[in-house]
Amino acid sequence: MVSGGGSRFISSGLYLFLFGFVSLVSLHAQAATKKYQFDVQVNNVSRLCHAKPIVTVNGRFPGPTIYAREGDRVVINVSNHAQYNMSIHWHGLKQYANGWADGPAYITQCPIQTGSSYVYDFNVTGQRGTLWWHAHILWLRATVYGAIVILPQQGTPYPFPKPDGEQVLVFGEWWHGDVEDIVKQGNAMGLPPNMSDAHTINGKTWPTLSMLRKTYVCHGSRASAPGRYFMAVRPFQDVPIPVDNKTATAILQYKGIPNTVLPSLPQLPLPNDTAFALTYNDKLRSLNSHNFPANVPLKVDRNLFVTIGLGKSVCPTCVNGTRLSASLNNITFVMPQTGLLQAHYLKIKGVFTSDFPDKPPKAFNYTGAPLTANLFTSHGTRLSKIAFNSTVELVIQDTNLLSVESHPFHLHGYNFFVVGTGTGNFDPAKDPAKYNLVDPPERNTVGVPTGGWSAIRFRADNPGVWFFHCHLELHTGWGLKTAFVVEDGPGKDQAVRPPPKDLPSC
Ligand SMILES: [Cu+2]
Repeated sequence: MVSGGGSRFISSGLYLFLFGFVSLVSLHAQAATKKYQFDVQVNNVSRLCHAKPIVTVNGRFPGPTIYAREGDRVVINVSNHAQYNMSIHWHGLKQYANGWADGPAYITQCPIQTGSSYVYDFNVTGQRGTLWWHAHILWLRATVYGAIVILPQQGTPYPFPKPDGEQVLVFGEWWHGDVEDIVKQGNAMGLPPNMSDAHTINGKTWPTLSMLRKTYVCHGSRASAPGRYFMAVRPFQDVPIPVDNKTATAILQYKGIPNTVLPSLPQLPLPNDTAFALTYNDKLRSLNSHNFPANVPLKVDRNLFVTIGLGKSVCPTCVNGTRLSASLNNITFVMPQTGLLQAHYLKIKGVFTSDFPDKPPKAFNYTGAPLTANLFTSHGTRLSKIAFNSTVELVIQDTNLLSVESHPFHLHGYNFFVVGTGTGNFDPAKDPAKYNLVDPPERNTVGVPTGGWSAIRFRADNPGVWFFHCHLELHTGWGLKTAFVVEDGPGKDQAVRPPPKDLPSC
């Protein structure tokens, strides 16, 4: 996320992307409470001539957009009528001292069981922009997702010309089959599940999006002459790993332009154009303005270095007796049976350990020739304990264990600054000198380049247990995750607040 607005771009695991284009309405009002009712239910939906039951919120796919202003309180009652246990994550919301409202199942809460409800109650503080919400259990976010639009406080203009209208775009994937069945089949064999059959824009697999007003802000730039224009998206994949590389399209249509005007398809970069992707990312900057400063930590209290590895785990029922797994610092994360935040808050012993290592067990040439031997990882629910208000630098290093690959890493509870990124092995002697400590992009998810590294910095001023994981659902499921336990601060508002009375139990 770019702090303070501009074009918005959020990447996720099932290749969900989202853009938001928001206009500013200058009204005068106090901080408000925005209430929503989310009924999680199963509805029949048809795409590409295949009908199937899917899990939805309020029968809508994508689900409802949440609108709030910076400073508002948001109260969402989630009632689960589906056959699956459910939890919902408000992706990018900082949830200050309030991890109870964060949503990842077994990290900050036990899931909401069928027939039960849970109220997510949180304040939107110190952030604005377009985010999204999604299910954070199993692969249910394939269909359970929607946008969150946070408008700035009254009287605070956007740092770009006022657009005439707004349109939120959410990108996703579509499978003809039942996603949970497909994932179960893959897991039983220890292999990736079948890839998706299509990509979607606002849940649609064909061009239906029409825009009826005159001037829109797209990608932060003004659309040109009135007409009909294709928008197109497809995944980026620069390693020889199969991916659903179909292109999803939508049409931007100006009011008064007839449907007979044929739009032409834009030229997209090649799906494996690494240079294009890296060059694009290199251009991203924070505003670093008076109103929206980039408070990058300049002094680092804690240096963490984490390697991403693919590997194998023992699986007696799988093909060859092994399953694919993944690890951080050679540790495959084992999901607990109860919420880690509860275990931390209530000091329940035996749920997790706080000994996640600050560096990999052994240094090696991380991005040299592919390593295909000794791929078994260690397993554990091991977390990293961070002192309150300390400044953290975290370098995430891809490795060539089995294969290099690009991974979008998401941190809950924080925005962080992406101070540096590069290909090959991170060099602690040389690379920090090249960091951008002035106006680096402020985000909640960072792409680690294929066979490369990314360095992020943040101040650990939000107490709680915060999930840190690859946002490709496949890799998360394989264990590419851990969590940070950020200790309470000395102030009375600097401790994890008491859990809500309706917090689900496991
Ligand atoms: Cu990944």
